[in-house]
Formats: sequence, C-alpha cells, structure tokens
Amino acid sequence: MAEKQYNPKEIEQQVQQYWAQNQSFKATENPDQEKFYCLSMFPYPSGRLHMGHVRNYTIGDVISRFQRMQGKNVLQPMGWDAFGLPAENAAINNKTAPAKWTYSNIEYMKGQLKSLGFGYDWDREVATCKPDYYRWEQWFFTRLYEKGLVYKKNSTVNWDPVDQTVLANEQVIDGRGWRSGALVEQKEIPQWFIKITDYAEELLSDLEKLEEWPDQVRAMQANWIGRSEGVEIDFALQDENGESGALSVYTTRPDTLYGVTYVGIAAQHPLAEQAARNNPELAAFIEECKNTKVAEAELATMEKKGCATGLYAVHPLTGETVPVWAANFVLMDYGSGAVMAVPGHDQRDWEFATKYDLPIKQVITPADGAQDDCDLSQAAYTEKGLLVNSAEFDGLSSAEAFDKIAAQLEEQGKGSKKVNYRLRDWGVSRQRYWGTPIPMLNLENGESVPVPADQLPVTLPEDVEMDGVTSPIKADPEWAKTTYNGQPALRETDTFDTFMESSWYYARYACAQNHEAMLDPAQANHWLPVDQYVGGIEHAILHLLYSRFFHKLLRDEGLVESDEPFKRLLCQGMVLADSYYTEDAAGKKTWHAPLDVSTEKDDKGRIVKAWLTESGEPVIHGGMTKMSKSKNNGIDPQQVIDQYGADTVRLFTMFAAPPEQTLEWVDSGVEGANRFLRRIWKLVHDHLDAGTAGTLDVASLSKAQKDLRRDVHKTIEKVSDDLGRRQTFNTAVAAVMELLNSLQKAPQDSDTDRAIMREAVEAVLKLLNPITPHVCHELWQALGHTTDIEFAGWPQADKDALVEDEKLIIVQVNGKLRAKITLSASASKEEVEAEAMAQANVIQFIEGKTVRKVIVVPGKLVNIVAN
Ligand code: ANZ
Repeated sequence: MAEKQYNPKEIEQQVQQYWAQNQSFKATENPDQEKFYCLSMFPYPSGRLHMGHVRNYTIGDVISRFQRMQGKNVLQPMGWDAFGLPAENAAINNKTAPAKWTYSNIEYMKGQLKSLGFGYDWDREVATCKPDYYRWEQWFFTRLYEKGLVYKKNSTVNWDPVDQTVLANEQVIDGRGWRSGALVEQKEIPQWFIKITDYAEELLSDLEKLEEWPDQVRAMQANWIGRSEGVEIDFALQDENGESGALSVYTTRPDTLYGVTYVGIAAQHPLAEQAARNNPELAAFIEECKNTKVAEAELATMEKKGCATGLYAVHPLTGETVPVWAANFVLMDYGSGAVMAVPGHDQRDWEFATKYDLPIKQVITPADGAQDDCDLSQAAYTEKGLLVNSAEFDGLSSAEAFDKIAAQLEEQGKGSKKVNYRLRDWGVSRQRYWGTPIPMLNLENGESVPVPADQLPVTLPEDVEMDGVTSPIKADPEWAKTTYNGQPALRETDTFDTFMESSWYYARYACAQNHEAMLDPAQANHWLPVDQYVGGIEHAILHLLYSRFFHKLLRDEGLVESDEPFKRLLCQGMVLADSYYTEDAAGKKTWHAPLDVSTEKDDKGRIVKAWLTESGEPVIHGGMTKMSKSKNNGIDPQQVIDQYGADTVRLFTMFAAPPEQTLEWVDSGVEGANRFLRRIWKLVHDHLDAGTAGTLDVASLSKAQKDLRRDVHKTIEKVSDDLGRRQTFNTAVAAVMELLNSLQKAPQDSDTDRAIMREAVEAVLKLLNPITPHVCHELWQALGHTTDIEFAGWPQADKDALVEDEKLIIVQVNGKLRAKITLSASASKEEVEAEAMAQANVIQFIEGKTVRKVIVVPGKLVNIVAN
C-alpha cells in the first residue's frame, strides 16, 4: 500500500533521482522522430534564482514536457550567461575573484533548478565564461574581421566615471549610469564594431516570417531598426571667399525643400570643427556639446541650442543662400550629420528658429483646407499636405512632390533617393575585465590584426585580484605582451559586450561538447531553429535582434541553414508582490520585506491593515509592484520550495495568470495550489482503496456515468488546446480543477464506476504532468504502472464520449428566462418548439397574448415573442 500522506519533499527527491538515473531528459538526434527544441533564456548566475526565473523556467518546462508527451523528441537545455559586471562588483565586495564567485553561484543555482524538477539535458550545459565556449566566439569574430564585417573606429561613448566603463545608450537613464547613478561623461576611444547595419534590411524584412512572435515584439524591433525613405541633398557651400565644397543633408521630407531657411550641422561635424578654428564662440559651443551627449529619444524635448558657423549654403533649386548653424539637436552619426532646416514644418527646426530669430516659411498647406490647424507663429505644421510657395511644384501633394523634387535633384546631380536606418553598428568593446578577451593584436606600426587561429583561445586569467578600478588584464602590463610573426605585439585588453555570448548560445547547445568546431552543422541543423523560446519582454529588442543577426552570420558562414533562430516566442510577464513601507518625518521611505509584515484583509481580499509582525509598528501598503530589491518585496523561491515543494510552486505560477501577463504573488494562492495537490493525492488513493476497476464498457453506461465521462473527455480536449495552441496554462489548470470537483462526488461503488474513475485519474495525471511532474510521476506508479508517465503519451479525447445525448435548452418569453428544458440532442426544431410551448411557466406568460414569432436556436435557446 502506497504512502497515504502527500509528502512533497520526499517524493520530489525520489522522482528527481529517478530522472537522473534514467537520463530521462537526455536528448539525442533521431531522424525518425519529430524534434522539438524548447529554450528558456539562460540566467545570469547572480547567486540565487528569483521568482522571474521560476516563472520563466516553469513555462519552458511545461511546454517541453507537453511536447514530449505528444511523442516528440524534445531538447531542453540550460546554461549560464556567466560574464558581466555584477561578478566584478561582487568580487570587489567579497574580496574574491569573479570566476570563483561565478562558479559557486552556478553550482548553487543548478541545485535550485534541479530541485524545481526542470527537465534539462545537463550534458549540454554551457557556461559562457569558460574558454571552451568563448574560444569559438573569438574564432568567429576573427572570421567576421576577415570578411570585412568588423572594424575599429574612434567613437564617442557614454563613460561611467564610477564603474569605469562604456555604457550603451539604454544603460543611460536621465543622463546617469544605470547601475552607479553617476553623471555620464562623453569620451572618445577606439572601439570595435560589427556591421549589423549590413543586415538591417534583412533583419527588418524577415520579421514578417516570424508569425509566431508577439506583434508587439516585432513592432519594437522594426522601430529599433527604424527604416526611413528619404533623399540625400547636396547644398553647395559659400564662405567669404565664394564657393567652397558641398554639404550633404538627409531628409525624409523633400517636399518641404522650398521652406529651408537655414542648414543645421552636428557640433562634431568636420565643417563645424573647421569653422571653429577662428571662431571662439563656436569652439566653446562645440566643447559644451561634447559633454552632453543626447539620446535620440530626447531630441524632441531637449532645449535647442546652437551657434552660427559663418558659412552659407546655396539652396539647390532656388540658388538662394541660407546660413549654416551648428545645432545640438543634429546627431553626427545619423544620416549625414546635417539637416536642411524647415522651421515651418519641423518642430525642432521651429523651436531653434524661434529662439535664434531665423525666418520661418510656409510651404505646405493642409490638404483639407483647414487653415486653423496651421498657425506657424505657434508651432510648426508637421502634417503632409499641398505645396505652396514652391515654384512649379505648387499645388502638388506631399507624396507627388516627394518624387518630383527628388527626380529634379537627381537630374541636376544634386541629390538622390536614399534609405536610412536608425540602427547603428554594434559597438562590442567593453573596458571591463570579466568578459571574453577581444581576439585582436595591436602591432607597433599601429595596425591591428586578428589573433591567428592556432593561438586561440585568448584566455582570460581567472585567478586575479580586483582593485575595483582597473581591469586586471589592463593593470598587468605582462598580460598583453605577445608576438606576431616575430614582431612584438600587444593583445587587445578590452572584452566583448556580453550580448555577444548570449547571441549564439542557443546554437551551441546543439553540440555543446564539440571541441573541434563552433558548431557541427549536422547537429545544429537537426535542432535549429528553436521551436519555442521563452523569456522576458525586457529582451524584446537587443538580445533578440543580436541573436537574429548572429544567426544570419552563422548561416553566411555555412554553419546553419535556417534564416531565423527562434520560431515561436513567448514573453512572460513580471512577477509582482505586495510591498510595504514606513516613512520618516523627512518623507524617506523604508521598504519592509513581506515576510516581516502581518496583514488584515477584508472579505474581498484587500489589505485593510498592515504592521510589522515583530514590533507591531504600522506599515503602509505600497501596492502590488514588481518584485525588486529596491522595494524589498522579493519572495525567495527557495523558501517556498522548502515549505510546499516544487510542484506547488510550479502549479501556482502557472495557475495564477496567463503567461504573458503579470503574476501577483499571493500566499493564499500558493496554499490553494498546495491544497489542490493534496486533493489529487487523496482522490487517487481513495480510488486505489475502493478496489479493482473493471473494464470499461462504454455501451452500457448510465446517464450519470456518461455525463462524468463526457466531462473527462471535454477536459482532455480543452487542456490539450490550452497547453498547445493557446498557451493559456492557467485555464488548463482551471479546467482540471473543475473536473476534480465532479470526480470527488462520483460514486465508486460498481466496477463500472471504478473503471470510469480509473480512466479519469489517469487522464488527470497526464494532463497535469507537464505542470506538476513529481506528484504525477509518483501517483502514476501508485496506480501500478511501471512505465514513466513522461513517456506514456498524451491522452486523446474520445469523440464518442463528447457527444451529448441531451441538451439543456433555455426558454425565454420576450427575452426573459421562463423555463429550462432538457431534450435529446437530436430533437428537431418542431419538437423543441412544441416542448417549450408546453411549459407551464411559458403558458402563464403568454396567456392573453398573441405569439408573433418563435426563434429556435437548436441545442441552446427558444425565444418566444408575444404581445
Ligand atoms: C527636413 C525636414 C522637414 C525633416 C520636415 C523632417 C520634417 P527619420 O524619419 O528618423 O529618418 N534628420 C536628418 N538627419 C539628422 C541628424 N543627423 N540629426 C537629427 N535629425 C536629422 O528622420 C529624418 C529626418 O530627421 C530628416 O528629415 C531630418 O529632418 C532629420 F518638415 O529634413 B527632415
């Protein structure tokens, strides 16, 4: 007799041992079986799993197990995004080396993942900080260099003076470093770039192929790539000596060409720098701009500033001259670093012109004649419309004028149509230590060459001491020293952006143990593309774009055949929890951990009172907010696992919300999930105690038995759809919960009753197995099976069982419910109508009235219209 008490700790350990011994999740290529590659974004080994991880990985595991039960050959790997800044900071704080800290975190977190019962093929584990991983990244980079896809360029970077590192634009928040909070400075240093812009068009157009990605993510990527169609126009330049060269501008609105009243150039534009040589005011302005780099998003709102350069530009069509101004809202690295300013129709140009008293000229008028919308003394009119004050182009629409003006410029050799992308090349150099060393050598003659293949990998020393300021490989002058063809050379001491490692790990899993090559094309092509990718929406742009880019690079290197790495994408929502704080007299908030707080709730579950459990001091409820360090409202998954077991945690995370939505962590919900598992446990054991089950003879079932069986098969149908197509795991659980209510009430007296119950509990265990695999495995064995439920196949709904013999029909008189009747599903319209009209309550409500119309919706409803 099986153990009666549900003891998650014990069974989870046993089941996990079973999986390990049987290598249940080891994936081997098998050409005869349909493959399914399910991948969750790998974690940064920060120390402990957080609830976001738990949610992410539970979703991935549920999908994996579901697909395995569909008979597919499932690959679900796991690894570590192990390079990055936090390891350095932790190492400094804990006086240890980043490597040591990282490896011990990996070990701990791996144990946590195992204790959650995730079915990973651990033989394919990768840690990106290991040379056997990053060596291939280094090799690939040198390949890209040889293909001309890599270059070195001096460029202005966001410099965090505290972290001593370059920050990406998105790491600068309100002008400060995202981590340190320090005011970001501008600095020019040589950097390595990869030409992602060469792939801009394909990255954009292939978004269309990603039909199983959320629209929102595709839109975000398209926006980031930012394709625009415009015209590049040449303006001749004049200084006091007459003509001197030309200046090219990029515009998306050539229809406004006749409205140009000045030309704006970036402060870093060579012309501005040249003009500044004998113009101290301009020189000062350029200097000022150097220290305030603007993110593109701020261009619209920032204060416009500028300085006249003393140069004049000749309008390409009218021949008039307009002044050239250096302006802070013109970016050097977009288009040509210069704009034709049309203050009448561009708001930035308008603000600038208003400030510096430059002329504003109208050349577009609203197409619908609504002149009120167009008051250039108040703001620019930025809509498209009809041309005015534009010589022979007057009266044309903006769209027509776009083509005609472009054509005329082209004819005169003064311009041409051009497609521009907002996407910039990918700067991959970082000045930090804990990353992949960039495999380049700097020679004495100033040249840079890739590290020869036989000298790869360039290994990062792991046994180092961090002084908190300088990267150990920069601090040690010996590290960089080497030779190249007998000549002294210095290794590059910058490391790669960690997005490099996460851009191809999904492919490496296909052949993680391969020591001969980056990828084995046969294995890679067997598993790729990833069928299902699961991860946070915060990666909607950069990580996913870089991975898509890398995939195309891998393809062009002949390593993979597909065009895209991830077929279907699911972005899970955030995990929220209640937050609590106290406030001091100065308004400073102290956030308290939910664990330290007691609450009183009203009958709707709203918190009406909250206090610190220990001291009784009242605290303010800060609402449900994202679990975070700053609000101190993180709930440690480990604690919940220890208390309730992994299955409860998994069940709650899947049940509490649809996967894309935010999940509110509620203790009572966790308890509810645990209670549900106990009920299942009891149901199966009660069934076992009730005696042997007979064979099921579907032909001889009573109505009640048929009804119950129908419930079971309807549930199978619904859960299959919910876990597969819809990916609404919460409604799948709800359906099983509902079924359980009927099952608990069902009699188990006769052989047939027990046979139906047998079929039902087996179905329930299979349906729940993807979500709560430990308890299902255990109960499956308790039912006497010697097979592993994971490989027992998915239950199929019996179509015959789904057929309803009888239907409940609602009878309304003038739209109001007056009766309910149960009729054979095969009853004809006439029979239904007759039965409805015969109901006592119906007779009463139509008495004295004339029946005008009877509407019969078969199997559902009869509406009688009478007056
Ligand atoms: C004249 C004009 C008139 C413009 C008008 C707009 C409206 P997207 O769509 O983002 O490509 N621009 C061009 N290069 C720039 C730079 N380096 N820094 C800042 N702004 C720049 O935007 C293209 C438009 O952005 C261009 O079209 C140009 O302003 C501006 F009624 O030219 B437009």
